[in-house]
Amino acid sequence: QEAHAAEMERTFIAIKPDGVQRGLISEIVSRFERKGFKLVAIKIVIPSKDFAERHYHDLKERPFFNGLCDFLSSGPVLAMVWEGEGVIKYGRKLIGATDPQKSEPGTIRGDLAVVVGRNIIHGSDGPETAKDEINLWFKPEELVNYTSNAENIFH
Ligand code: RTP
Repeated sequence: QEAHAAEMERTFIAIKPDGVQRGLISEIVSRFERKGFKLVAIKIVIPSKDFAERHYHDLKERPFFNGLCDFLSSGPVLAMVWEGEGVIKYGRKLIGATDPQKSEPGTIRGDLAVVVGRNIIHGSDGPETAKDEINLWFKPEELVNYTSNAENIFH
C-alpha cells in the first residue's frame, strides 16, 4: 500500500435533520461504503444555531441563510468523515446537484429528495472547505486510522 492514511484525502459529509428523521442513514452510508470510501469518523449531534452559522459562514449574505441555519439546528445531524482517493469531488458526485429538481437519478439527492431546502445531505465542496469543516465538527482524536480492504480498490 503506497498511500498512507495520513496523506489520504478526506471530506466532511453530513446527513441533515431531514435525512436522519426520514430514516435514510443506512441508505446514504451504504452508498459511500459500497463505492469503496472509508468511514473514519461518525457521530450524531443536534448542532446549536450558532454552530450551524459557523458551518455555513460562507453563505451568510444569502437570503436563505437564516432559514438554513434554523433547519440544520432543528434536529439530529449525522456528521461523518470519509476518506479515499478523490473522495471530495466524487462524494459531491454521489450526492448530486444542490437542487434535487436538477440532480440526476442515481445520485443521493436525485433518488431521495425533492426540494432544495430539504436536500438531506451536505458534502464539502473542496480541499480547504473539507479541512475547515472536519476541524469544526471533529476533534483530531475522533478520527480513526485503520486499514480496510477497500484500499484494494485503489491499488
Ligand atoms: P451543501 O453545502 O449543503 O452540500 O450544499 P451545496 O454546496 O450543494 O449548496 P450551497 O450553495 O452551498 O448551499 C448550501 C445549502 O443551502 C440550501 N439552499 N437553499 N435557494 C435556496 O433556498 C437554497 N439554496 C441553497 C441547501 O440546503 C444547500 O444544500
